[in-house]
Amino acid sequence: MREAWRWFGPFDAISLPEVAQTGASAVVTALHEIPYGEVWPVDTIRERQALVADAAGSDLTWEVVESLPVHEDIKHGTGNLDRLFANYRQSMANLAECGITTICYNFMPVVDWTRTDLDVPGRGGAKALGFSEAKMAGFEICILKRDGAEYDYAPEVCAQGRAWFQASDERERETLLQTLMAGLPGAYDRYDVPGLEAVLKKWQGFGRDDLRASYGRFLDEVVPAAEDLGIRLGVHPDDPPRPVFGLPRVVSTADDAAWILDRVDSPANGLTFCSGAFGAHPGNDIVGMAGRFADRIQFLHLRNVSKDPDGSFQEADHLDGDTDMVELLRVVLAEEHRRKETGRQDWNIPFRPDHGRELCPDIGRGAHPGYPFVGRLRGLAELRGAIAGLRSAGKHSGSMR
Ligand code: DNO
Repeated sequence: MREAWRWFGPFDAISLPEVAQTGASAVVTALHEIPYGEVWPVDTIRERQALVADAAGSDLTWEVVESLPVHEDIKHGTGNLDRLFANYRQSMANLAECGITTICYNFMPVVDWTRTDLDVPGRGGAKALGFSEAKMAGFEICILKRDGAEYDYAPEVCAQGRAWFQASDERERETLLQTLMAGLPGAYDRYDVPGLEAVLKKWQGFGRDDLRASYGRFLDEVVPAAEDLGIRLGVHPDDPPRPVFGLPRVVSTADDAAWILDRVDSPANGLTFCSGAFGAHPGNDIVGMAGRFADRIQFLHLRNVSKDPDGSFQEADHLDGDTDMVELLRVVLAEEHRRKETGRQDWNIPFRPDHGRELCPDIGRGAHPGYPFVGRLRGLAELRGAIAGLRSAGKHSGSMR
């Protein structure tokens, strides 16, 4: 398993020498400044590669793209799609020319990952990300006033949402909006409430089958080219794995993953296996899913969540929470072993410690929400220890090398 670290580029509050000090050897990044749908030029990719490689005394390399974004028109199935597909293929070709062959993307319409809280307090004042069904219901019903929102929540959750709204002041409501928008990547403008209403209007009546149709078309258009280029595409699951703002989502469950992988049966069409995003769905057995889809895992995000019965969840420490992380690592190591035995070049699967709590030295540093330095370093160190232990145990039993 290859240790990777997400770095958001020159404007990341965390510097490349710090990334090097974590011990990770691979960098996960993107050209966040390039607008969605435009081609990533070879020169710009090379410049970013050089920046990563030249980081003080390190041997870091840019290994994984996260993300090569899919334009909203592709998800919606309208607009100049031929141009957008051609541009996506060209960006993949340019990345392959520069030797970068693992690409993560998502297929969530309008919003990327969504949380209601960025500072759920933990031990000693550590802060974690969280998702409260009640707050989400309060936002949708009382602030956004989305038609039919109350039918998407259990009656008691609607009541809790309304109670939250009644008790909140302007500042808290504004903080909730900012928090819900915090997951939108760099190149995107944040929406205010009227802006969100306007964009949602465009998607009205657009259902799960429509989104699947758009997704199928995207896969048909880009996977054959990816396969020719030696590119491995890995879709990131929906986060949270359920519809948000009435928008459909189609990468949430094991059935969804099976549909995607069968739709275009190619080694180029795979998963970014995010244990935290898939793990927030009560019906997903993460260790079982990792085993079932092992040969199509291109890249892993490792983190954990603790779920509540109403669908809310909080981000937990990496080895804590609802997923048995050590078992998950065991499955991944076994898959690596199998790949090596069968001569697959991509046996060394990159993973990154995903998210982390904000710990004391992180507070006030201005890192991206969910991406503090020390909190993630703690996660990486724990995962590294667990992997080393499993490897050593496997060596003795002969099941892994
Ligand atoms: C959140 C991330 C996601 C991910 C994209 C991939 O922390 O895991 O924003 O980068 O969904 O396209």
